[in-house]
Amino acid sequence: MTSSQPFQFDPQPIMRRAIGLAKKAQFQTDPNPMVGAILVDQSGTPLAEGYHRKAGSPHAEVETLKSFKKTPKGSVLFVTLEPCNIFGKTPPCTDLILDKQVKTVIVGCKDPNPKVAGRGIQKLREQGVEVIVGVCEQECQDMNRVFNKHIVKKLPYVTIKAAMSLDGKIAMASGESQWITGCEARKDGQRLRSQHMAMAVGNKTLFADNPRLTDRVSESPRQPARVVFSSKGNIPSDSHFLNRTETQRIVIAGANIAPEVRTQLQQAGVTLIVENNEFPEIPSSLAELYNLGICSLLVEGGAQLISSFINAGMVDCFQIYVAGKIIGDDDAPAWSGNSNIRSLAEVPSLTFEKVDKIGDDLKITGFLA
Ligand code: AOF
Ligand code: ZN
Repeated sequence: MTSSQPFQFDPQPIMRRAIGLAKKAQFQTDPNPMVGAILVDQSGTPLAEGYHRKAGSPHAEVETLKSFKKTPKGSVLFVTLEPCNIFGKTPPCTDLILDKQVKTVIVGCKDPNPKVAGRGIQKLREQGVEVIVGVCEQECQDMNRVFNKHIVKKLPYVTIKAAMSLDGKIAMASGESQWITGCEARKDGQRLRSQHMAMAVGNKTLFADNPRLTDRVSESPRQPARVVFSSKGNIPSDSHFLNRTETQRIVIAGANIAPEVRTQLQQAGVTLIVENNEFPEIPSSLAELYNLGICSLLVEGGAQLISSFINAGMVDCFQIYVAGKIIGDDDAPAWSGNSNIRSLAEVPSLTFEKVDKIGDDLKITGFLA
């Protein structure tokens, strides 16, 4: 944190409260970030607060400052993300802050959006506003991992979800797989679906399990778009996937998809992405999904699809559920496979963020290091 002026109050608890406000809109602001703001007086007493509720709605600063014609002398605005200086769906927050004559702005972290990226801070400073950057910086950054990725890379944030035995198996050699993890862990896993804009499975999983690919446990689910990676595009005619729903259904197929299959999918209302190669490539498929407005993708399996994502180095987060069961059979399928890497130094490795106990199972959250 860079500060020229000591305050009569500790800024961190106020910023933490602003983070809490921002998180009230968790999973509701896509493609925008979560942002919270609090206006305090010189002694740190709150005067007003607000948060960004959803894309297209007023920004956190607007929600906070709207009732003031001019803010009281010496007021300090806390905001978890750098105020924007751009016209998006809404006008620039920097202009509002100047108009309301805020004396000091305390920013959690810079806006990674290349259109902002420090220019909001610069503009305020040029106009004589004192700006302090970096209070609870890491927490402010971490709450917007999805936004931070997609706005810079122009690709969806990818989470792999897998449920397995302690020895990494996802089924018995016979194919029996229901259920390895318990009911609580399975519910938790289903909630992840509402937390992403889309979810994906491979064709084999569709054939084997005929999954519904919906969240049936959250109180107010946000059903994700459903994506199937299928080189031939041959979706079983009795699959749940072909039932029309409000959410978008997408098939990512290879270049050799038969013309009649193409027509069938289109007639079923499925959005079809046809890749240039025989098998869909992960980077180009993700770029196509981003073009369709998908900022976060949950990949649920099977092992082949998961391996393709890992091998392409295109995974951001892992949510791994581990049951205390040991299947112990070489013929039982593992949760990932097909790697060409032969040296331990080169294997993908995860940084573990946390481990939770859910029912009788473990849930490991990690990031590709
Ligand atoms: C802020 N405060 O509360 C948010 C910001 O289309 P718009 O007008 O909503 O602008 C979206 C961009 O504004 C978004 O990509 C990000 O850079 C910034 N979000 N900025 O000052 C807010 N939500
Ligand atoms: Zn703004």
